[in-house]
Amino acid sequence: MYSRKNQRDLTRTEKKRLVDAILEVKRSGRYDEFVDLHRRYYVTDAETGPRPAHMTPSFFPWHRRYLLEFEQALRAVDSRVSIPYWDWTRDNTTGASLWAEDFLGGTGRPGDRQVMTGPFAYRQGNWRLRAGVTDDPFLRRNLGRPSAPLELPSAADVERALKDPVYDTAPWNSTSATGFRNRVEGWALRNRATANHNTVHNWIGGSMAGAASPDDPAFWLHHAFIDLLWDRWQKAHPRSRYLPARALPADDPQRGRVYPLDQPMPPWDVAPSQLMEHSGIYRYV
Ligand SMILES: [Cu+2]
Repeated sequence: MYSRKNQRDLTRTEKKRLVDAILEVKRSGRYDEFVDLHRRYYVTDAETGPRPAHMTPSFFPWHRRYLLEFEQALRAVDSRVSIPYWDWTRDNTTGASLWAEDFLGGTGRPGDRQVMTGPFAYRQGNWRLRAGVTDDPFLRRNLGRPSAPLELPSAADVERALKDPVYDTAPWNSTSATGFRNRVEGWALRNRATANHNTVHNWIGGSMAGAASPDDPAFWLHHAFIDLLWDRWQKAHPRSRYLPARALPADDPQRGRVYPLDQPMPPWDVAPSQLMEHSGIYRYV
């Protein structure tokens, strides 16, 4: 059992350990496998295949397992490391210490949006995005999208999303108009005040805005906070359950495309029901 900390509370040493472990996973080639996995599972509901990861009820459990796998890779390098979370309701400016030279580095330069500072800047020589996954070999960011400023979700937005007692609703995709899952994943509610996970991807912009978003290490810190929000929702609604609870009826167009509670998800063959809690593995502090 280990802790996942708020990134704002990390010491210089802890930040350095995390950065070094990420760079080692990158050097070994495994990092790009994680990026690739995320990209392969970026199936939208405009497509007809199974959708375990995105625009789907299993958005939370799939990403929980995905983060655990990555965290295991980090901890194999340095067992003192875990994935910190970024509470973007608090550290919500481009000047936050998250974006400093000694941690994730800052925004991209004008023009090509190439990140020029910090350990993940291409010119440092340790962070080349793999060809075929993305167009450019360098990490791109456009923090805050200055040309059309975007705001990160607020604490009130998070509270509003957490108030919904229903986990998810039909049609179990990007158009689900209510339900905690899409209030957070954030497709149908794009323009409404909510804890919109997509807005955070777009606020960072550049590499974070596409299917290969884990190319930006900020991905893990963002998704750890999403994972924490799922905990908070479960605590706020102890009687609520993951939905759909059972296989969808034969005539439901989403049957075979979304994952009910006990249906194993690829690529790990683990069902959402097996990912409802993480108390034996890590805790948020
Ligand atoms: Cu994802």
